[in-house]
Amino acid sequence: MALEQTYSNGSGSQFTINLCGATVTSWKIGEEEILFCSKKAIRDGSKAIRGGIPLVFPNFGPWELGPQHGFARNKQWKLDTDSVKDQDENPSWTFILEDDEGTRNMWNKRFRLEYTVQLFIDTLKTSLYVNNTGEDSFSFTTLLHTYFRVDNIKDTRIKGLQNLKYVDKVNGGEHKEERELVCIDENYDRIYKDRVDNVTLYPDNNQSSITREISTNLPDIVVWNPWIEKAKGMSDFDDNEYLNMICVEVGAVSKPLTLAPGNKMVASQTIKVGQKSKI
Ligand code: TA6
Repeated sequence: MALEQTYSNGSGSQFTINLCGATVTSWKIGEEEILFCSKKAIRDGSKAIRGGIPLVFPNFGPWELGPQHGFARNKQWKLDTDSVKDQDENPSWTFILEDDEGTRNMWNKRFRLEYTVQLFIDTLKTSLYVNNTGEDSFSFTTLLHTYFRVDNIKDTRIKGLQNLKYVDKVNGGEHKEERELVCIDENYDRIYKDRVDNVTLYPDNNQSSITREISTNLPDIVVWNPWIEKAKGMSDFDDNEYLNMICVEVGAVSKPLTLAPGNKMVASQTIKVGQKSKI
């Protein structure tokens, strides 16, 4: 099976997924690409893909047991062929990753991950089901590391973070977001905690009516843009690509989740592309 495959719902919406990390690398509605994937992204399975929706499991951030952000985005997943049958007008596809010797050598737990991608007319829903198939509880952090495409980051605004506490990984400390509309004008790497409502991304300008409505069952939202200097330091990212992307990532990263043997949890996001009255 090819490493990358494109699937559509037959009414103009399609996504492309790379079996390396079950990384959705593209989501198009008609001709409009919603996600960002670096033109320098490595897509041969040899490393995590710089763009789309990388899956972070079992650890967000630097990890003493294995690669940063865990192994899920580096491993080769497989399509659950049974999931492709009987598709309705909102089709979904499921991809599987189970523990193997390599993962157990890093993190000696038994698990089965099922990642479902569902296409609607103007919406993409991605859900990561974590199953504890072993005899021991395990704790983990997880996140859907979504890269959104924007025309110019300097025009991008994010609504829905006001009054949330956030950890600033660039400047340090914990702060409270005072702004109704968050704009990005430097290296941002922030973990907004205990969010309450949906978050709206205005990708192209704060008067734009184009939106990406992001809803999730997860408590935290990470906002990241590498900006100029960090962009130069990434070999799989073009120096100027920081202008055309913003990561708005839903996750459970501030506090680990714990799963008892035989239990299952889901980490999901729903991204709806819409037109909103001007803000
Ligand atoms: O999600 C934000 C972040 O944790 C940043 O700190 C930055 O490291 C980014 O992820 C990308 O990480 P990566 O390992 O893909 O280079």
